[in-house]
Amino acid sequence: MTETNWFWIGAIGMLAGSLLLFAAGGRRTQDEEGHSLVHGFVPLFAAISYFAMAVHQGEATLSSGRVFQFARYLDWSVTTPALLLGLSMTALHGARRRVGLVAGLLVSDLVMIVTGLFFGASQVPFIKWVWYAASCVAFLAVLWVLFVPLMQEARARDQVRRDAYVRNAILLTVLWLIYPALVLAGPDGLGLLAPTPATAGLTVLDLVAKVGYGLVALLGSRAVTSADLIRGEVSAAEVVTHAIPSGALRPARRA
Ligand code: RET
Repeated sequence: MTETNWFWIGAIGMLAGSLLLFAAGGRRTQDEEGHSLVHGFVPLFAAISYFAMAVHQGEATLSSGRVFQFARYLDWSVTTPALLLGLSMTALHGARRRVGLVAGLLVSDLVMIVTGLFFGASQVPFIKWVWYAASCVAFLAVLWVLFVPLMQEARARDQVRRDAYVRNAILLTVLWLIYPALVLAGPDGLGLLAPTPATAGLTVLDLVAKVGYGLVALLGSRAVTSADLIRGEVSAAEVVTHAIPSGALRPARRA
């Protein structure tokens, strides 16, 4: 199979995955609706990037002759913060608590991807490895937030939510750790892997990390939502009225 074939597999697989996740996600509460939208949009952005790479728009040929697929990094700059936002919402019971901490998590993740982009575009070895190291430091900051403050938050919640957070955080970490190793072995790094096997590996990994992980996260969100509704902590009407508490008067019309 050629590298372009793999890009088409990525584009079609991500589009199908996005439709599946949009259809599978629940809408019973604002929290559940938030998770459904996050996990539906993640593969949609990836489909855009894979399509761009399949038609050779998402790449640049460097002066060394190496073809650099920058579209991957554009995809990751949107999809990795979105995935982390979903995970934070699980730990925090909604998106509106500890806003500073969540912003710090998403910005550290963006630092990881932007420094990773410059790593991939580098042609001078010393500069390239400085970028790689910077990206790894930012990745460590992301992992620290997931396993220290957000883990503490998740532990303070009910059993269902805590279990969902721990399972998702571990699964996400295991999958994400493969990225720097695969990129390091591929043409953007040490060049141990030829472009086609590197693209094949990244395409399969991306499908698992976005669609596979998305399905697991949506199942967790479904269990958490059912538990919330049974406890009566969140009313189903909240999502219908969108922040207008049931029974509240509509804002008066100005004359
Ligand atoms: C890079 C550059 C080298 C150092 C590190 C990296 C980390 C990349 C990661 C990417 C995750 C992407 C995901 C996409 C799916 O939606 C950028 C390869 C640390 C962790 C999960």
